[in-house]
Amino acid sequence: MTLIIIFMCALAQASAASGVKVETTTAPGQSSSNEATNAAKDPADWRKFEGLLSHQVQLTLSERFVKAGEAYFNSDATQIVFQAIEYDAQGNPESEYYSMYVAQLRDEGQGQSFEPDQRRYRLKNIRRISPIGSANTCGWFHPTDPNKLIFASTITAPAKQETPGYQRGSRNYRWSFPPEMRVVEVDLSAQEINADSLKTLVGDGKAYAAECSTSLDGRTLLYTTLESGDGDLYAMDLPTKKITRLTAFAGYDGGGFFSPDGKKIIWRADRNADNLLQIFVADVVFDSTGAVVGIGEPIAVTNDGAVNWAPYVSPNGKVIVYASSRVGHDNYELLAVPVPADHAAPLGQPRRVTHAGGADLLPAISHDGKLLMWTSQRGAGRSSQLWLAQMSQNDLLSGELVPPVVQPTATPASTAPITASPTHSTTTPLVQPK
Ligand SMILES: [Ca+2]
Repeated sequence: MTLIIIFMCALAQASAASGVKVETTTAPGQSSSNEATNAAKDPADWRKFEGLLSHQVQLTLSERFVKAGEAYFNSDATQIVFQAIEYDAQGNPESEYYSMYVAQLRDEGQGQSFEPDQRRYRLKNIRRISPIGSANTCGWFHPTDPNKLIFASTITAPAKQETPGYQRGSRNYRWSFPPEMRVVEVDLSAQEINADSLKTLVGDGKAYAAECSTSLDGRTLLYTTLESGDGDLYAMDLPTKKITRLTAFAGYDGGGFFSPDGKKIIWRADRNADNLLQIFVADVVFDSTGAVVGIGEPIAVTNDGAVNWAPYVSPNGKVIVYASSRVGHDNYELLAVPVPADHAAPLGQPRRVTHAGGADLLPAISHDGKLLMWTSQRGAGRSSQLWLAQMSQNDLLSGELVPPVVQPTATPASTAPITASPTHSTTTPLVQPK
């Protein structure tokens, strides 16, 4: 049984833009039609080429999870939140939609030396926090309250009605933006978590609201909703519950994060062409009380013919790690670029971070800057699972403008060289947000 995987947050857009299947996976014991193809595209040893990473380890195992992805760290990287579909006792997918999970991230290697291929980190006490049958995505730990977590959930099974006036997809993909999807908050200290435990922050069941994160001080909730019919970023000042629309550009603006100092947001948008996602950064505008009331003119961080999405800012605020189709639509890789200082700054040279066949997507960085966590198909069975690596022994996050990492000549998938884009400017006029 081959399942088409759709990450509601952002993956669907990338797959649709490519026009080809990005993700497939198989149930245990069954062969994948893509397996041989993907294997052939792997470098002989991807560890050798991933000089910016070390100690790569698979966190979620394909014996337990059909697929897992889009994980984020808590403040001290002792826990993660992620979305996944588990196998039931009969070996069938427990649900057709992602459930939301939290787990402890255990470092079993402190004080010991570890070989690069030895397993140092493990997940313990994996706990599902969403009702079975609901659709869930975009988990995010509250930055200052260790018991508080937000994610997007339909809470009950979505009715599968199409969103009026908003459908996208390709011949291989259509993805849904269930109107029941809303941003909810949950108390992790509760013994039992059920539908009644999920407190709605944003969303009324009429328009998809998801892709949620907060500023590092916990004051502002950043999210995307289809309330406008077009997909736009909004900010909620949590103390006052006041909502401000941040973007009013044509195209889908989503997947937003604050920079660590709270003064910028980064996100991806397909304003250049339908589904041709690019990454943008903009200064945040505050009122006298410190509430977010808008953003300045966006700066394009990427501007090329590739699909660039899932941006995540490093804790020092200097680098954006993101997923890109530059190497190939059947081999998304993580790249890194410096955050541009202003509109006049030269566009940064992307550095290639991952070198494994299949999709490498949805990066997140621990707050101490030492760990990278992402979704990858490099493991046994080729299903999408969570991976973790250390980044402490390199200058990936220095933010220096450096030449791109040389492509490994032994990688057949690396057919497209990574070159810098010439300019920050976008090809369409910028519209000031409302
Ligand atoms: Ca890859």
